[in-house]
Amino acid sequence: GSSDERTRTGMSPESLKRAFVDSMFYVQARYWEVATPHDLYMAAAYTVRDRMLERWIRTAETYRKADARTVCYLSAEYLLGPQLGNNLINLGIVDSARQGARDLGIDLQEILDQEPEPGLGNGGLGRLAACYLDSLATLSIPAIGYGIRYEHGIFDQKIVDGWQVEDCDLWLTNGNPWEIPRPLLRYPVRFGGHTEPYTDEHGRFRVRWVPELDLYGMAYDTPVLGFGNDNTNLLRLWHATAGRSFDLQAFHKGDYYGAVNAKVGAENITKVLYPNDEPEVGKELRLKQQYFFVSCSLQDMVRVHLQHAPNLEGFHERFAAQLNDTHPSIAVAELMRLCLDEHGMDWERAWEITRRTFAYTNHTLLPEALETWPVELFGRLLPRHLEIIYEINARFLDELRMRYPFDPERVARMSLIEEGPVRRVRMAHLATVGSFAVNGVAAIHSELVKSTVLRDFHELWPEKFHNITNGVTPRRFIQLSNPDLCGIITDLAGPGWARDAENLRTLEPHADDAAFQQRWQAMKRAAKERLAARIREATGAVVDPQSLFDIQVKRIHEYKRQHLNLLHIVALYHRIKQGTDSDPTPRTFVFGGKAAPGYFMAKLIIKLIHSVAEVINRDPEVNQRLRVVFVPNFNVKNAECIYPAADLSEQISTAGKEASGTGNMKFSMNGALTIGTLDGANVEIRDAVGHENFFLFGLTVAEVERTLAEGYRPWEYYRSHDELREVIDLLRSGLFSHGDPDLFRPLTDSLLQHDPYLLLADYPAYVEAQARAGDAFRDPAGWTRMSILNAARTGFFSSDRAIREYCRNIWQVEPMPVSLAA
Ligand code: 26M
Repeated sequence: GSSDERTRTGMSPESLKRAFVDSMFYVQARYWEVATPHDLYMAAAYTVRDRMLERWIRTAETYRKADARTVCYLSAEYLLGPQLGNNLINLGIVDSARQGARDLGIDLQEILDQEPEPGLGNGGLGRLAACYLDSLATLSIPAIGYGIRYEHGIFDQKIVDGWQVEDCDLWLTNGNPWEIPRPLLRYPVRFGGHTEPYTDEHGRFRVRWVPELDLYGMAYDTPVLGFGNDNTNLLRLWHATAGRSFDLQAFHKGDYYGAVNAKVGAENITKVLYPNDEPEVGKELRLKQQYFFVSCSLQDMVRVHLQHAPNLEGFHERFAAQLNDTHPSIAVAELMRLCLDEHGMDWERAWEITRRTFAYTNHTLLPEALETWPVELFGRLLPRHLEIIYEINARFLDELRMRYPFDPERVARMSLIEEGPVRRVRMAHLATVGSFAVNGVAAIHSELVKSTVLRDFHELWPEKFHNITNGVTPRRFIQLSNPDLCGIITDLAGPGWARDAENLRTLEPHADDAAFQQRWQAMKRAAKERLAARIREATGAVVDPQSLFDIQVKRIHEYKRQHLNLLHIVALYHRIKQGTDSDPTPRTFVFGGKAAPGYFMAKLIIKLIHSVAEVINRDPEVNQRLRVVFVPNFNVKNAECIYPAADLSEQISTAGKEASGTGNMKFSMNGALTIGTLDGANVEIRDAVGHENFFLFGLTVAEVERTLAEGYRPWEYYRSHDELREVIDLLRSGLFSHGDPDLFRPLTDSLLQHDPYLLLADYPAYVEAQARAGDAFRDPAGWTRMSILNAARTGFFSSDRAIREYCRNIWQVEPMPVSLAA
């Protein structure tokens, strides 16, 4: 009846309350007196989920009826973060929910805190995919996110004696209310075996793949709400289960336990997320994961296509498939295989459809990060795909030889196969050749893609190359994480800014208004107090919300130069101890970030942060002016508390190394000023906020190149710069390592001997920029003005703008609004 229906769809506090009580009983099977906080969370989540389903189903119906062109975002990572708060915002029922909870004597925040976060990503790349899902739905774009349902996402970081210790992520153990299992939506995925030629019934030469192993991918669907509309898109994640063949094996061989073991092996494919910045780990399983999710996703797309069409002709008109880095680029070979082997298409037609389906986003220029797979491994797991890649390559190289008859070196450079003692498949080349568009993720990065890693390809196909500067969703990173800022903006700009971030400019004329500045400062102050409380809870450290909060949170990596930040901190310490300090601005340095488990230097940097913190924080001569804290387990939940509290955002990578960065945008939108290099999106952030509102330092990309080309000698900086030498000598003195001069030797040796990321070359400029920042902070009105202007001028970095650009310039897809009313 209609009252039942309202229980599932009504948005008033009354309806939400009724639904919540109902879910507690009928879904959680609990009554009040015994309900745990987790039960409260589950009941709330189901209450909210019910309210998403009508939209979701209506959306599927609308897209299907319209036969709408659909974006398929293929990504091995989605760093979604907690869902409940975000879904309340996108449904527009935060106030209703808070009221309903209060009526029941429950604090909504306590419920929100219960949610374990789906950390199905490593960092920037995975979080970008999550922001893009939010924007796709918000812009009413028909879109499906395809990925992997890892049982264990990114590890939990614990700190023991200053060292990182990894702990298993258990996000699924208490159940995931947001996903809907689809046990009947399964596709077979095959591995291994061999190929054999045969002649089909028309007398044509064909190839058959006789695999050794097959398993199934089962779909788990998560609805993704748009904000301010009724569109609700689909995130479809694949879970691996063993196929029937495993049972048959046992039957034939009489080896029951052996067969069960093999089955367990098959199910391992979606067991765990791999850290992306670890060069040589988990090789084989990682390639299996990639092929597994790509194969399931393409089979799913083919199934949908064949509901509307008799064959695969026109597949590229129905779908635009975006490859989020090279991780899913095996899709190029898999779609070819489906067209050729399973749908009997000829090569030319199959290749045409394939190349018109895919577009590829590059997310890194670091040579050690460019994905290649040994041909031997590839051929063992995917013999048919290797054949197809060889054939793509043979035809491509023929074309190249025709075009560049006197340049065999160029032809070899562009080959999909790297020749050498170990022959390897170059996944970036496969993605580039198999796509109609290639893009970088910030203006400077896209230029570097064209002039470095894909230079030859750019010369061949200049029109294929694009830039789409990354963006982040203002719903999660302003509205959800910074409610006070949200209130300020809404009072001035009206509620429209959350769908049109350019409206943030409404703040600009108020940058010097004293009353407005006061409100702004109170907002910042409250956020800093919340972070201080969180830090105290997590680490026991006490920090002063009045001090300058100077924050660097991101994955720990030498190219991101957390240790450059540390050199500056040790310099400040040293000056205070020497009595030569001229920067009396009290500062709290906050660090956070995970190191890849096998990346020794990154782990040593974490240890050094803790060691410096220990010495500084307990020294009464210093700790009134400086505090250093490391927030353990930096994840989306912690991030939401950190960005709003920052005064100064550290974006200090070596120029040319950070493809874009997205944390830089989140900080700036929340009114932090940036101290940064001309790297990634920093360049565009600085242009957007005004050069006078950004603390720039460091070598440019061209200067980095020149410095390295001329034979960079870091020890000359050490020799000639007194303070730098004293700082490095302190690190080597044992002062920060209980007298052990060797503990940080690997770090200081690396800096003095090679310093591949030019910390010493950039050190003087960094310290000088820090002094400017410290001085500026002592003028509250001036600082607040700059803070306001940062927030006002960063609307460009909304992921809505980025997705609009993808839609227009790459995907050629139009919005398809959904109406619940109809
Ligand atoms: C691999 C081995 C050894 C060292 C590093 C790596 C490695 C580094 C980067 C592997 C993959 C990497 O790139 C993927 C990635 O996460 N890129 C990030 O993508 C974000 C979204 O576009 C950008 O904002 C970041 O700048 C970029 O690093």
